[in-house]
Amino acid sequence: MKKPLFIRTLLGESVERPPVWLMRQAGRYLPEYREMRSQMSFLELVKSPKDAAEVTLQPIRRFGMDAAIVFCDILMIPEAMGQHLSFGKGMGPKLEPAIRSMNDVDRLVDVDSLKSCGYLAETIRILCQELPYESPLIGFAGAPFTVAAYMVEGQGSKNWAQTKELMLTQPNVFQTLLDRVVDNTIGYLKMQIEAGCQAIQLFDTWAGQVAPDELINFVLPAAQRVIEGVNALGAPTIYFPKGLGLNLRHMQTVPSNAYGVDWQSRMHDVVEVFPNSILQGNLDPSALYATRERLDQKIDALLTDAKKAKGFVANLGHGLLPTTPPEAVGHFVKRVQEFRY
Ligand code: 1CP
Repeated sequence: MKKPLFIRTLLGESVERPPVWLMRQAGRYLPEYREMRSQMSFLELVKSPKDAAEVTLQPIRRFGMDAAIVFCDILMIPEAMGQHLSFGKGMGPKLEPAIRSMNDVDRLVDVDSLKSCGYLAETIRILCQELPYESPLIGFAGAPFTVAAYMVEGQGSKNWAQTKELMLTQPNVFQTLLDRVVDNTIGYLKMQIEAGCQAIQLFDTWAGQVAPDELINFVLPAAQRVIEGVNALGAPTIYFPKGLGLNLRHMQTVPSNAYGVDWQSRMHDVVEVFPNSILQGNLDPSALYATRERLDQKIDALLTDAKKAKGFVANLGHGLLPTTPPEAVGHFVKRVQEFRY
């Protein structure tokens, strides 16, 4: 049987239209998700395979995106490595104790993914049974820098000052931490592919927070090693480094099949710099608040700009905002699915 459109696109085959999915397509903008979250915490939801599979399926049932992404979080790896993970009510994540020294790094454990994250393998197995053929399942992890930044701060941050301080004053400690995250992330993604994920996305949400020297010396080589580690496993990969601006030109040292582009660059300009790359993105998530007419202009401009790319996956340029009207999501999906090259 012919592979699904999303997979054919990532493999560089010629296709009839771009596939479409949305980062954070499962979540709070859907009333059926809020209903489930009123019954259990986020971590309970992630660790209950039947429920995690259900929230993964919710947007697919409603809108028929061309790919599903398994419901989980990038912080499950630090948890499996021994940090205590919690989400306070209405607050961001907390990881304790924060990593600040070589001793702290040494205390981290190496992960047996099937043991520590068996819930995720089970969620993936359920989804492989339930998902329509045309909506293949994406597995994911945080890229090592982004994950390490949460591990050092112990939480999210505006300026990631502790992370940068560690990187600049004790580069050896930070590099050792990155190496540990790289190795464990490769095993974790391998487990997801073996359980049935057909593609992988590596989220480098905070890659744009560091200066070009640190981007080139720490951030990109670590992501490169993860992608190299999973490239032979038969699932195409997408690397999404957010906030790179002009430094996007360096991202190709990471040998993924495709690159995610954030909403701060114009797709027209990105295609000019990377005419031979498969690109994913990059509608501004807040465009989904716009009037139908303005939204259509933005979608059409994106699809037109991306025609010149070697391959294109329509998506947002970052995660869906929790206050997005669900109808706008449906409209975006439909408009892309009606488009033809
Ligand atoms: O119900 C809730 O309030 C929980 C909110 C939530 C959700 C829905 C969190 C906590 N994580 C998730 C799921 C999630 N996280 C997915 C699921 C699948 C989907 O896309 O539909 C994915 C891919 C992630 C990845 C993730 N987690 C990233 C990278 C992508 C991005 O948006 O930049 C990051 C940075 C996180 C950390 C995280 N987890 C949760 C929150 C609120 C955060 C961000 C904290 C911060 O701002 O620092």
